[in-house]
Amino acid sequence: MKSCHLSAIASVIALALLCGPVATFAADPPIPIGVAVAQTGPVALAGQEQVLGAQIAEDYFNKHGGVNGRPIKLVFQDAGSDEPTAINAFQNLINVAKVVGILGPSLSQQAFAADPFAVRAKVPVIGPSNTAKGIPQIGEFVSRVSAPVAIVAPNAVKAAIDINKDLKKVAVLYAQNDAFNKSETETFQQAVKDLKLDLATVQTFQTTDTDFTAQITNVLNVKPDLVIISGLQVDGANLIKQLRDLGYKGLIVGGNGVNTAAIFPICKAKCDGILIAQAYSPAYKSKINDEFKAIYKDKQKKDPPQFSGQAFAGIQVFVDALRALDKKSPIAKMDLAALRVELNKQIIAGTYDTPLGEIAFTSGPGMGGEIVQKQSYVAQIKMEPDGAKGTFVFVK
Ligand code: 1QQ
Repeated sequence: MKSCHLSAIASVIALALLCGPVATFAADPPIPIGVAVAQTGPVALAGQEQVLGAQIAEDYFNKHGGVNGRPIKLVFQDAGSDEPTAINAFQNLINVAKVVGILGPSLSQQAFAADPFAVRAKVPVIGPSNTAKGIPQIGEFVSRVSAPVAIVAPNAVKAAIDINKDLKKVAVLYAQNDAFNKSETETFQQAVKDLKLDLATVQTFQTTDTDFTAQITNVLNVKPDLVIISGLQVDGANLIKQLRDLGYKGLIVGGNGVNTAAIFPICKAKCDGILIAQAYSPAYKSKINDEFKAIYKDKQKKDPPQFSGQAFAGIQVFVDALRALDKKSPIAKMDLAALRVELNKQIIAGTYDTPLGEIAFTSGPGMGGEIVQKQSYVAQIKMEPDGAKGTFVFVK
């Protein structure tokens, strides 16, 4: 625009014409919302998908008028892949960045350690991917947009039976040093019993393990028709690779820990066929999901994954709740402490038309904050034979 000599008003009009509709914001500063997910460490394989989902939401909702004319601003603080880093990120967002609420952390294991700091400070936390049992029960200020494993995981076992009707013998492996994996394996093991399958062996490992030969030897000894694995991204993908390397040919159900295309470079062609339950489907028909999917696809040249969809939904819940609250009592007039408390009440009270479907939260003393979501799905990983590329194909 260097060559243009326009008056101030004409420049605004010209900009609007050039850039399409631009939201005009009042002079109020942007509303800071914290995002504390894994940007470093092994869990960043999932965390990077969350960052992207949250950024798309920030941009999307600001283009749609922000919070009744006032923009939001995401404040990212790396929660790493362990508890101390997540606690630091939370404390920084609460006390220094003075956010109105926090989306995070990535792992349930981190949530059990970091969320109590937010509860004590009366700051609303929305878990974007915490699926273990007991997350909303951490405290009054904790809710989640991630459906618990207890609800979604059994669907993957049912999908395995649909593929192999003669399926009988099941081997289960899980990472015993992680809260989410311990919770998920309980659900899987219960599902195996409920579906009258034979739980032939249960093997344990650590999320830091790299060699699974001993456990796989025990698994192969029982000649299973199905192997169910609860691990995180790197250990889970290495375990799957080694399981195939050592000759296992049957079905594999993976848990939420391996629910990302970021595992493809680890297990390559051997990721093929893994069944994973999903709390998000790109095929879900709604205006907001179509829009979210189009923006994501434009950036990434593929459909959005579950962790991105959930992160988008988490930011949306904050925005929708802030809008509703502001209409009832202008948030510009509230001090931060009151705003955080009122925002939490509004989060729990609302229903939200998100890319995940229409979601709401349970309420009541000691039992609030659990997501209520109708939709759940199962996807199967399909790898190209050379293992370079793959996709999640929805089967349920
Ligand atoms: C949890 C999970 C992880 C797999 C999220 C990255 O579901 O820790 O609850």
